Amino acid sequence: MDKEEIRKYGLNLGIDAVGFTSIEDYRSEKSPDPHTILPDVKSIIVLGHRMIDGALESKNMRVAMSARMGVMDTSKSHLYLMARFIEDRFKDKAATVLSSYPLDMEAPALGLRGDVSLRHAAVSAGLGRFGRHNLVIHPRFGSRLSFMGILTTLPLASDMPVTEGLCDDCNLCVEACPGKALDIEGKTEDLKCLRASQPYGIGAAIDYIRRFLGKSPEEQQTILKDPRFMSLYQASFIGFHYHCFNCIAVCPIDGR
Ligand code: B12
Ligand code: SF4
Ligand code: SF4
Repeated sequence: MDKEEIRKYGLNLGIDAVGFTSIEDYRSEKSPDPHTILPDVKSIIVLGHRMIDGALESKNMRVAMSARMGVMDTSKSHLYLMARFIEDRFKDKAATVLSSYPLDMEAPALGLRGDVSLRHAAVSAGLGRFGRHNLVIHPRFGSRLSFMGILTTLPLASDMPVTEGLCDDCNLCVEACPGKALDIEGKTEDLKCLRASQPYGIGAAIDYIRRFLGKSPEEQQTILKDPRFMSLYQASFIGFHYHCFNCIAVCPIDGR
């Protein structure tokens, strides 16, 4: 059976979880129609890579970020290999969706909407359920799974959805959020999360440029020596540089 052959290939590569959803079962109101990405799309394959516990739980945010970078690099290679396998083996098309950027920065998306909502795809692919933190909790890996996706013209039936309740409503994620971004149930206040978790993100870059413009050359020299400039510079080549993983790290659900 196609699904089991693909799943086996993925698990042998080192992917931690592989799930399938037919395109009819994928529903994400705010996301673009997947047919605009791959016109004859029939299914989505969702890949899950687990995060590294020690790094994730570290108070050192550079170390926590290094694990996220490892997940992103490794899963990016796996995504490519899986897509190539599908095209070679089944002669069907595959279109790859990364876990984060590049994102559509134009309105109305403004960098806050992916081309595919990987959480909604993961839920319909039987990889878990939404928790109070609005992340997907997997029965085995809890909140610590990062997702990528492959749209394909290969028809594949959806995996069985997870029916058991996985979030135990302990509220630890809400209490641990430094940005108070999870106070409203069922919604992440994205700007609050961004301000707290990406102190060297776009908002900080705009503030810095504003501070710089119109100043005398001497004042500009001083502003350039501000260590914040070095952090902005570093973030500009790291990509989105997170300084908070609390909602994942405090969630006690772990089926391992
Ligand atoms: C843009 C984005 C963000 C933005 C905006 C988030 C948002 N409002 O969706 C910001 C920067 C704030 C963000 C933050 C984080 N993100 Co983010 N993000 C994305 C991205 C690229 C797109 C999401 C998107 O399209 N959202 C728009 C639409 C689809 O969302 P929505 O329909 O409005 O759904 C929202 C609510 O309605 C609610 N919701 C929807 N349906 C349901 C159903 C139920 C039952 C419930 C309870 C809630 C609920 O959940 C959503 C959150 O607001 C995805 C990757 C991807 N391509 O999917 C990663 C992704 C969702 N992020 C992820 C992670 C890990 C994070 C962070 C922990 C960052 C970090 N430090 O690593 C935080 C956590 C924030 C949180 N607790 O919600 C993971 C989640 C993995 C998982 N196991 O669920 C993803 C899938 C990327 C990945 N690496 O796999 N993210
Ligand atoms: S990543 Fe941090 S700031 Fe963002 S929702 Fe999670 S705990 Fe809150
Ligand atoms: S920390 Fe508690 S309330 Fe939050 S998602 Fe995990 S189990 Fe649910």
